[in-house]
Amino acid sequence: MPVSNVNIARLFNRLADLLEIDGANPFRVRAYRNAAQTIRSHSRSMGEMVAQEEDLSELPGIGKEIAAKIKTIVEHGRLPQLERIETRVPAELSDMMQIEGLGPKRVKVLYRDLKIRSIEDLRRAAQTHRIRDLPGFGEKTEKTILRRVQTWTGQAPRTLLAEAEDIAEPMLRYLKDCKGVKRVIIAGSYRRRKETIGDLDILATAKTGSDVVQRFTRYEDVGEVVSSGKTRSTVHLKSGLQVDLRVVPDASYGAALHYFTGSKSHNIALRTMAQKRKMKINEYGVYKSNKKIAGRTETDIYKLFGLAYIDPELRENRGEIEAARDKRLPKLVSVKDIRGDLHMHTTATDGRNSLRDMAEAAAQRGYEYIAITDHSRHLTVANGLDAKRLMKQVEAIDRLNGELRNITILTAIELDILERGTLDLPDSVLKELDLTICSIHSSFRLSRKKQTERVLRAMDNPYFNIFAHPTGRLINKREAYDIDLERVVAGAKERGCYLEVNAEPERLDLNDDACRMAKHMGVKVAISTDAHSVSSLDHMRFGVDQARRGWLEASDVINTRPLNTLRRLFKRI
Ligand code: DGT
Ligand code: CA
Ligand code: CA
Ligand code: ZN
Repeated sequence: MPVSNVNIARLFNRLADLLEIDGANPFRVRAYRNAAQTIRSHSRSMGEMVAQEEDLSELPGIGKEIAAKIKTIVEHGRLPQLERIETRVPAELSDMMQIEGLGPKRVKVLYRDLKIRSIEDLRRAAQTHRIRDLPGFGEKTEKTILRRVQTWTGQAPRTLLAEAEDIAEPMLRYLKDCKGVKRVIIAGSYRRRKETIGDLDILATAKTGSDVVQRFTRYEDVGEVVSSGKTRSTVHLKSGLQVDLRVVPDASYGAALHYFTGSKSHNIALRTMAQKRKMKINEYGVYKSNKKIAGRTETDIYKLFGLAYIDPELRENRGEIEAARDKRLPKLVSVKDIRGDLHMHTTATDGRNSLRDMAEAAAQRGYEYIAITDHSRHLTVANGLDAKRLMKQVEAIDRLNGELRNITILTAIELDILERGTLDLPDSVLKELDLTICSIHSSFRLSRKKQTERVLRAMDNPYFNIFAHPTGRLINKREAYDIDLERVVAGAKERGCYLEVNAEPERLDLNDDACRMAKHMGVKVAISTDAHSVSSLDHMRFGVDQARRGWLEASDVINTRPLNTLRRLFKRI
């Protein structure tokens, strides 16, 4: 079979890459790349031209030397010069140069210092943090490389909502600064507060879109402009995250916001309702006989279909439309409803701030109470507390409670549930505490039956109050352990236990679906941060977001209760 132009071009490009890594004369390198370009785009096949003995050196960018090489490739299927250099420079290094941001210099260092020769090697090195210490790389570059490799190989993980916020908020402020812009908002899964997002969808309103689009594509963090037009643009940030922008006139704000918030299946359900009423709905408005009848606000649009306003967190076509029609939408819990945080650590174990720091920071956030839940002794890596150290902490808490006027600190612990379902400290100690939270930090690989029974047995202990991070998953990092959550929820119901919605951005455990299941089965949750530092107390909102996605109201969440009521909830005997 004759060698195709594309394949000949590929050989020259590979030659150019390897020569470049090898430090060859840049003019030679460029000559091979130009030749590859000519060959790839030439309308006639090189094979045919060689067969008809045509003079290839008449083609642009192709001299006598390269013409001879083409002839060799066509006749023998090989490029000896490439084979020679491949004995010195591994051919796969040229693949690595496909990763954006990896030029010959960096590829050379990666190969020389870490023996990285393939994209797979590169992924592994980035994941094990071996790249950051190379000269001219650093932590940020390492992360970027990892993300791009994952995008390249189609394994890009979805971005955590909290990470997306860090990226989106400054970008939003930047866009709001644009002249002519009236409103800017992030729609899509971000607005629906999904635990992870695929890409960011920004909606702006302005009379004309081009200024906004221009400012958007010039944002300092943009790595690549994928497309840009008068009213829309897509870019990839340097981290690899995609951001879509749409600009519409302000009169279409509600319709566009609704459309781009999605979810897609919620939109489709609404569109079906529109069709039944001989109406049309799109990102510019709702139309009847080509006359626009709504579009300025989302509320107007829902109203037109006889629906109450639906919070974005509910728009997943999981029954929210029927509920909006029947006026039985939940009044979702909000951060303002939360009166205290029931899971946090201090320097006594693996936290970074003292007991006093945590208490004062919580008071500043307006909380009425907190529970200090340092780890128990079984978790030796976290310097877990034994009975003696725990009792010392209880005394310290008592003293501090005597001193602090505006917040109450509850004495508590995060107890390891041991493999056989026993709790890590004796009842004689636990009875001294206001509450316990119990969790699994070991033996993750038990069978589903054993894992489930382990937890149910632990819940039999009357001092078991809250099951913390019930599935143990870490988003993008660790799967949940195998457990029958439905049985666990039923078990909690029977025994008077609660489940945690851990607000740590990479846990969010229970997740939205599990929250909803708990509600259906009549089990209440505690939304807590698991803060290991003062600043992480602010993660509360991410837990609340998931609870909202799970249709929870304030009454479904125990830490919306005043302290006196709350205390009673922990008395099982
Ligand atoms: P993501 O980015 O994977 O986390 O999820 P979304 O929901 O942000 O999805 P994305 O970015 O593809 O699209 C943003 C919104 O645009 C989506 O939630 C609803 C709307 N949309 C996108 N494609 C379609 C479509 O084919 N039909 C309808 N009705 N709406 C769509
Ligand atoms: Ca999106
Ligand atoms: Ca999108
Ligand atoms: Zn914890």
